[in-house]
Amino acid sequence: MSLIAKMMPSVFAKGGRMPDLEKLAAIVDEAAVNAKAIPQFTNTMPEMTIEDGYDIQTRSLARRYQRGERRIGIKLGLTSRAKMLQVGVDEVCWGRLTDAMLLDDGGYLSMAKYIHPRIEPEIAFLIKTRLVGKVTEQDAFDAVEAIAPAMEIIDSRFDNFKFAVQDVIADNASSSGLVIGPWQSTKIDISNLEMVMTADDQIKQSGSSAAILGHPIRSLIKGAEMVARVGEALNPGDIVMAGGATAAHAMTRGETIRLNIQKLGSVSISAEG
Ligand code: 0L1
Ligand code: MG
Repeated sequence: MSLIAKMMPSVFAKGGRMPDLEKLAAIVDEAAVNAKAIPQFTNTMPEMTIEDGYDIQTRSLARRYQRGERRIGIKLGLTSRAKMLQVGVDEVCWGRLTDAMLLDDGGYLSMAKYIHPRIEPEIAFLIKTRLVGKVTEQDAFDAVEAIAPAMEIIDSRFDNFKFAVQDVIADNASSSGLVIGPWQSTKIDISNLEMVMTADDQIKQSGSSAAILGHPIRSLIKGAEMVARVGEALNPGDIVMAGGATAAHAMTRGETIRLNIQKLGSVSISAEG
C-alpha cells in the first residue's frame, strides 16, 4: 500500500467525517509534483461535494503560487460529448493554468514529468477585456483579443485515470500542460472548423469545433460564469482553453503530436524519445 493510500483514513478533520480539504490539497499537489498516482478521493470519502472539489483545487493551486508559479488563465473541461464518454463524467468543469504548464509550440515535453499523459485538440482564447459572471455571446466575442489552435496535456493524478466529478475538480480538472499555436484574428468563424490531431502523421482524433458545447464561445461564457462563483474573473491577457473537441490521445515516447484546425492553422509538440 502506498504512503498516500495509508494516509487516506486520516484526511478527516478533527476525527469527524468532514474531509480535511487542506490535507487533500497537499496530497493531490504532491502527486502532481512527484508524478505518482494516488487513489481516488471519493473511494474513501463518498460524501465529498463538488464545492469541496473546487475548494481543494483552490488550495492546491495556492501551493503552486507559493512556489512561484503564476496564473495565466483557465481551462474548461468536459465540454464535448466525446470527452464526457471517455471518462464517464458528464459535468462541465474548470481548472487553473499556470506559466509552469506552458509548453513551446514545436517543442518537447518530458514524459518523466507525467504519470500517464493524454493530449487533446482544443481552441484557445486570449482575453482582451475583463469578463465575469453572466455574459452574452456578444460580450464574450467582444472580450477576445485573438484565437489559436491549442492542445492540452491532461494527466489525472488518480490511478488509471479513474475519478468522479468531485475528484477531477480537486485535481485541477486533470490539467498538466498546454501548447498554443500562432494567435489568429477573431474575424475567423470558429463555429464549425475541422480539427485533425495526428501522431507522427497518423490521424488519432478528428472532429469539429462545433463539438465544443455547440460552439467554442460557449466555453468562454461558461468560464466567465464559473470563475465568478469563487470570486475570480477572466482578465486581460488570460488564456482560456475551450475544452477538447474529441476524446484525448494517450501519449507515447518519441511521437510528435500535431493539431491542424481548418482556417486557424496548426500546433505541435513532441514527447521526448
Ligand atoms: O480538459 C478536459 O476536458 C479534461 C477534463 C478532465 C477529464 C479528463 O481527465 O479527461
Ligand atoms: Mg482539455
